[in-house]
Amino acid sequence: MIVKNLDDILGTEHEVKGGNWTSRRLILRDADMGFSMHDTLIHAGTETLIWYQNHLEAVYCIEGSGEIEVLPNGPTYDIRPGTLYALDGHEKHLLRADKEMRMICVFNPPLTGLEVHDENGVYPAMVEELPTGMRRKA
Ligand code: 9YT
Repeated sequence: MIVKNLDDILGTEHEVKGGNWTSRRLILRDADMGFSMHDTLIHAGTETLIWYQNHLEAVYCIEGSGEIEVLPNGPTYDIRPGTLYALDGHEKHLLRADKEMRMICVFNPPLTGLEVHDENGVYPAMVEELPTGMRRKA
């Protein structure tokens, strides 16, 4: 089994700074769990364009506040502690933080660990195939 603490991640290569966000990557692809799990800070006053064409992501807010606007035509949802959103349709979106948001993020397929968004808010396809039984919706 795997046991670690956020303190083990801070200051290492698995604390990834993406400009508007800082992602502390707790479980990655090399753990062979089928998902990755991150404790991510979305910095106050930022707006980030994100479009995970190659990944499914669920995000659970535990601190802070902000909103997510689904593109191109909405809707927009408030985010506060206890809010979950799951991008089960690879939705392109804008993520805004009023107060720094702390988010627990789960990715399928898992991230390898070093990804940052490209200029389109997209992670590269690090894994070519979706896991058995999964179909892409979008
Ligand atoms: C919520 C979100 O998608 N933030 C961007 C960073 C990403 N979750 C990550 O790499 O942890």
